[in-house]
Amino acid sequence: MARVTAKNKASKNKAAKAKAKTKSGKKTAKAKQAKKIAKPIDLYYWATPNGFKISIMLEECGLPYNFIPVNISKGEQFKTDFLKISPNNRMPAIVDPDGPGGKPISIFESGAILQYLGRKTGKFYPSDERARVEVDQWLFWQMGGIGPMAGQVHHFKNYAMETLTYAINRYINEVNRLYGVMNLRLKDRDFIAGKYSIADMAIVGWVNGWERQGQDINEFPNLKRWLETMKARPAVKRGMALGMELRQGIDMKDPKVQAVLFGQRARAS
Ligand SMILES: N[C@@H](CCC(=O)N[C@@H](CS)C(=O)NCC(=O)O)C(=O)O
Repeated sequence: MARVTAKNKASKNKAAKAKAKTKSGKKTAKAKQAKKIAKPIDLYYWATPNGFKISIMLEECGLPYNFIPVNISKGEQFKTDFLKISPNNRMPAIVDPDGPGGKPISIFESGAILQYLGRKTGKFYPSDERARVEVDQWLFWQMGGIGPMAGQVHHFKNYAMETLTYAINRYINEVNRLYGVMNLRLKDRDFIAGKYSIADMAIVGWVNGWERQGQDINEFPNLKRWLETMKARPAVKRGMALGMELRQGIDMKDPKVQAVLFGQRARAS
């Protein structure tokens, strides 16, 4: 797995400020913190809606990161070193060299990563308990609802070699119901949990695929407005562009790709 260091503007500025203050001899707590944050996080990633959640959050926070592509169509998610970080053979995953107690920490599961980064930076994940519960509800709603259900539509409608009408309709309908839930929720608020948060970041990559999910976004005006607002954010644009070029030309109906991704069963080790 190759590494590509992605240094965003904010992280460069923070590191520069920290350096400047250190040189002048005044090592303030802020300078120390900025220097600490400047240690890049390893991001194990492939350009999919689950991957976008973390690239968006890293971009929004201005955290420096090394982009380590995990080409899931070639089976890189089964490499021994990756499985040590992500035993579920799924990306995204991160390794933060500056974890709790200043020691490295590895994390898999996108929801857990978002919460960790939110706690680490104090951004997009409120510390007030009521506000945090709002965010958590919608984050878990994404993890257990729109993500897996839209994923099933992608599978049965776009990738399966057999046309299974019952399965296609079942998941298109469920995604339609979930879009309706979001549309109602967004009637009187700008973002899903009120203020912009990790819950919005978790959802955007999924709703962005509305056409592939057999949906018409125009039937959901509040959701459409939210999607447009989200996609206009520079960090969201950068996060959702990360590694897209590596996916070009991959045919999900290629038997070699299908053999890697579909029909997986328990591993012996
Ligand atoms: N619940 C996991 C799901 C991650 C996931 O499903 N990732 C897919 C790509 S979107 C993956 O790595 N697939 C590899 C495989 O199927 O072997 C999370 O949110 O992190």
